[in-house]
Amino acid sequence: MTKTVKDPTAQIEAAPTKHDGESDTSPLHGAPIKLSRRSMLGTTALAGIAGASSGFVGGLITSRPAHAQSASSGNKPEDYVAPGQLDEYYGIWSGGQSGEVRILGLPSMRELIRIPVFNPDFTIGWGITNESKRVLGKNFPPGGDGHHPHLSFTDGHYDGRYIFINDKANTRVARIRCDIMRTDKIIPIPNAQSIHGLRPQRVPRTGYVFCNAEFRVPHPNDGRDLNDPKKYFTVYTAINGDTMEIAWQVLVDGNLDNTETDYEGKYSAATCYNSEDAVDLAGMMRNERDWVVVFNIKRIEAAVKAGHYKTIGHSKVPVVDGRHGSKLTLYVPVPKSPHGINATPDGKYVTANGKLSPTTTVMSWSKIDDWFAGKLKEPRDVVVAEPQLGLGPLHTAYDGRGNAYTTLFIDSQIVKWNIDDAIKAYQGQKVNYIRQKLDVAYQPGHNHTSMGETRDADGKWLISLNKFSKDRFLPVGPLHPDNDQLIDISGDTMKLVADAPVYCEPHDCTIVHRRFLIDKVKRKWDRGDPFFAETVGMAKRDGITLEKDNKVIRDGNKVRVYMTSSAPTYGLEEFTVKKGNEVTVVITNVDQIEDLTHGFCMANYGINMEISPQETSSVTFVADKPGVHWFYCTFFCHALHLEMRSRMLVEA
Ligand code: RUQ
Ligand code: CUA
Repeated sequence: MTKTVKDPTAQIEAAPTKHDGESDTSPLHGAPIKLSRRSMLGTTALAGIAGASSGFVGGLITSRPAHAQSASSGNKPEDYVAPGQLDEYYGIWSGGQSGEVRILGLPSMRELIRIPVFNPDFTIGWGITNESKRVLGKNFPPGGDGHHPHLSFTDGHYDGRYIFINDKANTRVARIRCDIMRTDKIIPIPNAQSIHGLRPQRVPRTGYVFCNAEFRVPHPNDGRDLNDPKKYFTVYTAINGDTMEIAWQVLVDGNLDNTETDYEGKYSAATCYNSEDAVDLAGMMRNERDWVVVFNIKRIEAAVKAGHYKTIGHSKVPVVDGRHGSKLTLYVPVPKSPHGINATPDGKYVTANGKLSPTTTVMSWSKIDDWFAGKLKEPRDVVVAEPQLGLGPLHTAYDGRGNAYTTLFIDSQIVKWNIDDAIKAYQGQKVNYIRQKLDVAYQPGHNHTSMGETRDADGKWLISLNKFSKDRFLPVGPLHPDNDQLIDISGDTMKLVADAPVYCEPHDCTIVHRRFLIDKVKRKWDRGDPFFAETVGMAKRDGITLEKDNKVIRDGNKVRVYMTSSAPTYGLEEFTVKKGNEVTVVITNVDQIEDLTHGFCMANYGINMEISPQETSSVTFVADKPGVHWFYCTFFCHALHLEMRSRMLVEA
C-alpha cells in the first residue's frame, strides 16, 4: 500500500468492514434510512427519507475500512512526479462555492493556479480592477457556485480555446480563455433560476454551450404566480460559445439537473429528478421513474428560424416549446431521480445514473435517431441496458476500452462495469458485467477519467471527487476538506494511488492531456491582448504611450495616473490628487522577463492588483482619505522589492 504509515493512531481510522448484502444506515439528504443494498429503494424507504426529521447520524457516513484497496507498493508510487518534472495532465477543477476554477497537475495532484471567476480575489485584483469589472458586470454578486468546468471542443477533441463553467448560485455562465487562463465573459441566463448542468457541444465544435436551469419558477419571475407551482417552468439554454450570446431556450416539463451532448452534433440530453413538478422533498421523490429529455438540435434551430417561439418578459431570447408532445424533444422514462448523464467516448451511448435507483440507464444515440425518425414506438425503446450497480449511482466516466466507472454515493464505491456485457445482460444473456468495486473515502459525487469525455479517452487515470474525507486527514476543525482520490485504471483492476485534500467543494473536474494545452498557454502577455484593450483605448485618447509614459492627466474631478512598473520601481515616485477626486491608476509592466510580476497595493484603500510582464492593469477609486498613502508592490519581484513603493498625496 502506498501512502500508509505505521502509526499508533492508525486504529482510529479503521472502521468495521461491511459486506455486500448487509443492510446499512446511510446518509442521503442527511437523513438516516434503512436500505437493502441491492434492491431499488422501495416506497417505504422513500417515505422514511421524506418523513425523517431527526438529525444527522454522525459516524454512520461510512463503515468502510480506511485502506481497503490501494496501489501496489513500490519505491515510486504512480503519482510520483519528481521535483522539476512536469505533470502529464492538466486537471481543470471546479472550485465549487468559492466560485473559482483551479488548475491542478496530474498525477501529482499539485495545485498549479487558481482562476477567479465569480469570486472577488485580492491576489490578482479580480473584482477590483477595471478589466475584471468589465467581465463581472456592474453590481456583481459577491461570489458564485461553480459546478461543471468543461473545455471547448472541435470534432470531439479538446481544442484548447475555452473553459466554460456554470454558476448555480446566481444563474450565470462564465468563459475562461485557456491562453491566459483568465475569465473573459460572464453572462446571466434569463427566464431561468440556478444554472446547474453545463456541457459544450462536441461536434462539429463548440458551438453551443448547453446549460440547465434546475429550479422551476414563474415566467416571468416578477412576483406573479408566487404560490402556484403549476405555473412554474424551467428552460434549457443554448449559448453561442463564440459570442457568449444566448441562441435559444427550450421550455421543458419537470426540472433539469445535468446535461450532456452527443458525438455527432445532433442531440443533447438532460436528466430530470422532479418530473412531479413538486416543491417539497417527498413530492420530488414520488415517481418511481423520472426521465431524460433529449433535445433535437436541428429541429429546434428550424423552429426558431421559422419563428415558432415566444419570448418571456423583457428578454428577447427565443423560447421554443419542448414540453411533452413536442417534436423537438424526447422524454425517456428512467428510474429514479436520475442525476449524472455521460456520453461514451465511442459516440454510441449515453448513460443516466439512477441516484435513488441502483441502476444506470444506457441509451443508444442511434436508437434516439430511430425514435425521432418515427421507427420506434416507445421512448423506452432507446434504452439498451440498465445494469444494477449499487447504491446511489451519481456519475459515470469511461476508459475508452469499453468500461464504465460509476460513483456510488451511498456505497462509497466506484464500480467498474463493462458496457457491452451490460447490453448483453439486458438482452437476457447470463453475463456478469461488473468488473470491480473499489472503496473510496468517502461518498463520491463526480468522477472523471483522463480525456474521458473526448474521442481521446486514454484510460489511464480516474479521479473520484469525494464529498466526505472524514478521517483521512489531520483534523482541521468542523469543516473538513473534500477528498479527491486518484485511481490508476490503466490495468485490469483499479488501484487507489493518492488522497488529495481540497477546499470544498469541487463537484466536477476534467483531466486534459498536456499536449492539448501546453502550447496554447501564453507565458507572457501580448501587448495587443483584448483583455485590457479598453484601457489601452483610454490611454490613446489621453495621448499616452503606455509602455513609456509616466503622466498624470487631470480631467475635472477625474484624475488618470499612468505609470510603468519595472523592477524595482514604479515610473512615478509620487502623484498628488485632491480629496474627492475619482482616481484611475493605470500600470503597465514593461518588464520582459517571464514570471516577473508586480503588484499595486494602495495602503488603506482596500486595493490590490497584479500586473504580469507586458500586462496593463487599471483600478478606479475615490480618493476620500486625505494624507500620505504609500502604494507598494505586492509580488516579490527583486531584491529591492520592499523598496518598490511610491506615494499618493491626497490634499484635504
Ligand atoms: S452535480 S455530485 Cu452539481 Cu455535477 Cu453531481
Ligand atoms: Cu515589483 Cu515587487
